[in-house]
Amino acid sequence: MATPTAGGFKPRVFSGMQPTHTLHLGNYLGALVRWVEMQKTHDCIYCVVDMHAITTAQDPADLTRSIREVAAAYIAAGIDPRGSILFNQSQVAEHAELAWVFNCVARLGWLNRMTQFKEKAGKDRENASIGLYDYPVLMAADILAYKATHVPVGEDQKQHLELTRDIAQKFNNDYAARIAERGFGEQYFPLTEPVIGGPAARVMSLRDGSKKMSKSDPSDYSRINLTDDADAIAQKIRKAKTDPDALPSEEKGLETRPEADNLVGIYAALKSVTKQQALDEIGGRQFSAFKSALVDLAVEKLGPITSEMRRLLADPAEIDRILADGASRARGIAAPIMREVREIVGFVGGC
Ligand code: AQP
Repeated sequence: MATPTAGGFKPRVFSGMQPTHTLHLGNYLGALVRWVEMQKTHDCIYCVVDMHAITTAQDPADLTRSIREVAAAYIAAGIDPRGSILFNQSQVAEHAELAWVFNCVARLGWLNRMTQFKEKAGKDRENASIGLYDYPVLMAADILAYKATHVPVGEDQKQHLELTRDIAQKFNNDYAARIAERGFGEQYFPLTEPVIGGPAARVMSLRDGSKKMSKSDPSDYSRINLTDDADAIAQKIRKAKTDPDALPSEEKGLETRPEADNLVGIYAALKSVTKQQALDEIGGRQFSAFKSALVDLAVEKLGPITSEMRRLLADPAEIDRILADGASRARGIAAPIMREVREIVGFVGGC
């Protein structure tokens, strides 16, 4: 198991995904693969963040289906719900309660800088929900309700993780005297480390190498879903945008070729090698030959996950049981932390 981090905090991993639509290859390679790996070295808590999902309009029946589907994807990809804690966010009320305390710690200016809100709200900002604006504060509460020290995510979440650290730091400073007086240590919350990296930290759209692969992209051809069958995977990769040149032999040659860079990154991540190691094998090939190799590899790696998801989804009651069990274990960690937070803040009762 991992050794204690700065400040003496027990190493603990937390991360989550929104059940907004079906998970895609970006979610898988950017985050999920790392989640599975980190189970070997850390205590891990993995959450289906359904409260984040309703920051944009969701059909309730679709949301219920997506929560189960995302939980099934976690398990099918290799999350062990007996070793790790797997649950959906709305079952643990401490997330919302801590988010309120953090709303009163975070500053408006900090949230005004969040680029994801700007991208998601688009031009119609006045019409965006307050929840969408407040999303990063709830995310800080998700993480710090467990005093998580490490959060494996894709590159797009880097700014939100910085905000989590700012909130933890300000809480620790604002309440320093009270934290010390109550014997809760020098710092109450850890300064959580993002765990980001590898050849697929930011998987791009298959249709446009300048845009992130995303669940909400209107074109299904922009992404590979974890529910896609072999034919759909093959079709999407064959239609993926490329350029006319053969693949370079050196990574530097990908710098001005976003679509080639993206496909090589996907290939490398699926093979668990670096981009340069991938190019040592495939450099010099034309796209037609490379795409065939990529289809074979993607089908080989994703096929078993898709079939296991299908098997798990045939028994929704069992998924609900796993989520309820995970929620009860998550509450066992978050409730005492929340009791201490109430005491630190000065609330009466419930401590
Ligand atoms: N394209 C990506 N490449 C690498 N990592 C990615 N992640 C998302 N897209 C990519 C990582 O997946 C985790 C879960 O993301 P999320 O479901 O919470 O929401 P998101 O980042 O907003 O994902 P999407 O697919 O882009 O959803 P929509 O379209 O609904 O906004 C995170 O760790 C994220 O970094």
